[in-house]
Amino acid sequence: MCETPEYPAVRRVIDAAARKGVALDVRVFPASTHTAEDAAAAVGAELGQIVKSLVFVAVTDQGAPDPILCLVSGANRVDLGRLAAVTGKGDIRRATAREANELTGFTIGGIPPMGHTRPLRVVMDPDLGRFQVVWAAAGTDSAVFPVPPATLRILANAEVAQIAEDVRQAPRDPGRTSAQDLGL
Ligand code: 5CA
Repeated sequence: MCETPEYPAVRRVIDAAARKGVALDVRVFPASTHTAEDAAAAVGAELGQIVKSLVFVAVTDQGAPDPILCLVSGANRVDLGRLAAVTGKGDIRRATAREANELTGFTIGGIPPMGHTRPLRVVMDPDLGRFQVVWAAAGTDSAVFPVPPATLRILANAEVAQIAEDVRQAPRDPGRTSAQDLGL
């Protein structure tokens, strides 16, 4: 692990957080953190603690792709029907790797939750609130940072909404809601 990230892409992520008053603790690994599984192994976290930053596009009347960034718990998959319902967009599909790069300014495997080249609508999976700390990509496929989910929501200016497919999860404390888990 290297302590001083020299990558310009990582610098953009650190600077975006700094503008919101948050000092990021970016960790750069010699091994890839390209996938959520890689990242979980590198940091020694549960898969669910890894923030997948997945780019989707809604097709507009003008034909230009309208980007939506989903911050999803590493163990979950996005349900396109739920994402359409949450965003009010009808025709949503996964961005291609090239589109994801053009729309965010980062490459798949390192797409961060914030610091993009232009503002994106961001929707966050409430399951991330099950953890005290989650880990997100920091701009490259070997850099991640730990962050409390409530801070992540603020950094990404994300709306929290149920966008994941239903999967069997470890039992949640029935007295708590997802919003409470996020400290919202
Ligand atoms: N650094 C890790 C953990 S923070 C990370 O960025 N994970 S990720 O899930 O946000 O990004 C990798 C994901 O990109 C893969 O799970 C895969 O679903 C997606 N992906 C990989 N190749 C493509 C592609 N060609 N088009 C669209 N999505 C892709």
